[in-house]
Amino acid sequence: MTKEIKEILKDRILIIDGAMGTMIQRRQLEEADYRDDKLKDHQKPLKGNYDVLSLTQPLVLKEIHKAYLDAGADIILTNTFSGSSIAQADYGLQDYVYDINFSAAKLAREVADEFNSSGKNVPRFVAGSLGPTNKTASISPDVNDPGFRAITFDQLKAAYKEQAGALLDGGVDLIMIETVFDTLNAKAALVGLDELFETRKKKVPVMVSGTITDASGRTLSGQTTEAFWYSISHFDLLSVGLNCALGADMMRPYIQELSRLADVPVSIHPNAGLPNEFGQYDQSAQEMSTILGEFAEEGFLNIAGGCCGTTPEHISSIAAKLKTCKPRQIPRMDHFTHLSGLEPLTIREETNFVNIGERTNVAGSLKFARLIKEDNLHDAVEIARNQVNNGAQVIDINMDEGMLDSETMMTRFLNHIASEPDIARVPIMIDSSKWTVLEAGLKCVQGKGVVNSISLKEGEENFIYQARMIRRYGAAVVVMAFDEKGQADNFERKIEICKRSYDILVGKVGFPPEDIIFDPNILTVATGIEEHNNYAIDFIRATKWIKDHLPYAKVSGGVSNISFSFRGNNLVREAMHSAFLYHAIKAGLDMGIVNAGLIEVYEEIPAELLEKVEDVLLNRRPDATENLVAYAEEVKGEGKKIEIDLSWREAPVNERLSHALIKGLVEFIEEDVEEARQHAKRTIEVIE
Ligand code: THG
Repeated sequence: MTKEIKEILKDRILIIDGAMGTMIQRRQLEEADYRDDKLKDHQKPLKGNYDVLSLTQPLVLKEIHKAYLDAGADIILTNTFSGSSIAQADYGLQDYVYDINFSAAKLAREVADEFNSSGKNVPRFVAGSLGPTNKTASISPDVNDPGFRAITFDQLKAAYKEQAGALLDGGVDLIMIETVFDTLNAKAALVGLDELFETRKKKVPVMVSGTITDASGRTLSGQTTEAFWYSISHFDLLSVGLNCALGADMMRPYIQELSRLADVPVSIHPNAGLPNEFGQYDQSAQEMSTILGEFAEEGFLNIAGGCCGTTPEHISSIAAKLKTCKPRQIPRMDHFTHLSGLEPLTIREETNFVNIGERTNVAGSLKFARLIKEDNLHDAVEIARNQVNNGAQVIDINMDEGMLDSETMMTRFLNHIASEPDIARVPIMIDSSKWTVLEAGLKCVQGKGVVNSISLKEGEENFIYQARMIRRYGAAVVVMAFDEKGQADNFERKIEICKRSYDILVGKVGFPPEDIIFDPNILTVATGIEEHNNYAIDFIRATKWIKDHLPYAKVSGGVSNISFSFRGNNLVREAMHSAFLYHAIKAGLDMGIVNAGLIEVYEEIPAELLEKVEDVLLNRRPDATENLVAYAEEVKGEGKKIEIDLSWREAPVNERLSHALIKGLVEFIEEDVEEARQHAKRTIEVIE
């Protein structure tokens, strides 16, 4: 079946059916119909629970499926949009989840099989529908507690596994995770499916369809289309697409974007226009199919159908329109490194050095550590915000500290920053030496983040297991140059371990090389120990070697490590960081964990200081350390101070308010609101 549908997709645009809801509403079913005999004594009202109809009104559903197949649908979706235990709990039917989904799949299967055996030789497919549920894994339902979640990743995963298992038993050909408004929910579904396929030793093709909820072009949980795609693109998908919320017309830029990016078939199944004042959809079959016809002509589509408000008339009109259109040509995926938070971050060969903010680390910032220990997450979040405002394009988060429950703290902190759009816009680097903490972090990020780090320290088996899991969660990975024998501290060891790691990851695990970020260990120089004198040079040489010999892999490092022997002397430390970066970036360093905003400009380092710093870094003379230590005593300094940019305070009050709103700045909010109120005729104007 897998091969079959993939082959057909090369030849033509496949048609998905239209809305179930619209068709069910036409029947005007009453409470008694929803219950039938089977559930006549159920405690809670069931009217409006469409999914239960697969138990109580199977014939109604079969007629609807048949109507859509008659209209020309190639794929019919099971009536299981709200069939998870999470959604069915609202009706007290969580114990019926298996039966509901099994029956829904089975009755759709029977109708499709009737068509398939009719001798027409146009195969019809049944896709098991997995809806978004009524809970979100990356949004807090409590405005006063941004770290709160009504549902966890593991709960969602379990519910999706249960539902999908029943759908598979009922005989679906495909699974569609649809109307994704929170990508983390969809990622939980994908991990669940992976596990399910693994235990059953059988896979079916999987489709994912997201939903853009308003004209901002973002999902409900705040991701752009491109960020959404990178979050799920690790999965071997049959298709990716968009459905629901906006009518076809308004979906144009987003479906165009997706069709430009995705290396799998693209699907669309829009509502019949935007809802009118009564919440009904009234775009005609003609209007809708005209728009989809344009999309097909422009080469955006491989699969198309309808969502809310569409009927068999819509589907037959769309099928007729798209019959003669060529399917979209599927582009090949590039080998750039794609990450995402709410927004995408693509690292190309020509991309400038990527700054990773180091301060959200309990071992890397006394202030952050204190706030976390005091459980002051509110202020700890501000450190993350400062890093991003100062240019961090990724933030490294580390909660490794003996006194902390690191798993819980990682989860809570990530949940907190997920609610801050100006922070959550960047990808997250989850930093821990404990696998359980890394995995806890992976369950909190809807974007495509980075795990920092894994290595061959505990042997190949463990390394392969962790890499597979990271891939399953859809993250990139930092690999440290560390093996069973220890940490690589010279050029030969660094490249030996990186090469071995690369071969295992790419060869055995199937990890995409562009998602591998090597860290060949930035170790502290100028310690007074002679063996340490070549540390900077060996890192830089290893960087060049990796870039030349391990295609598409990236190189990163913890830059501030280099200068630990000058703790307390930020002036010297910053000069060292800047000079080190100057040389390492020339050798190919792609990114680094840095104190964002505190990178001195290389050309502005005073000549004498620069010379002494480079003597140390490049191991140019035996007395380099001595000289720099002596010089450092003389020039002891505070280093650069991060300047807080207050120029936005010059703008008119309306602009200041919107700046504060977008950036989440509360410092001046009271005075600005008061000023705006004095200008306004009515208070409501300020709010608007
Ligand atoms: N590789 C990878 N990950 C890493 C490291 C690495 N993660 C942690 C660390 N090394 C990188 N992060 C930091 C963060 C802060 C500092 C150094 C490295 C630092 N902090 C000041 C200090 O200790 O003197 C703290 C000063 C303060 O409290 O404000 O230097 O190598 N993959």
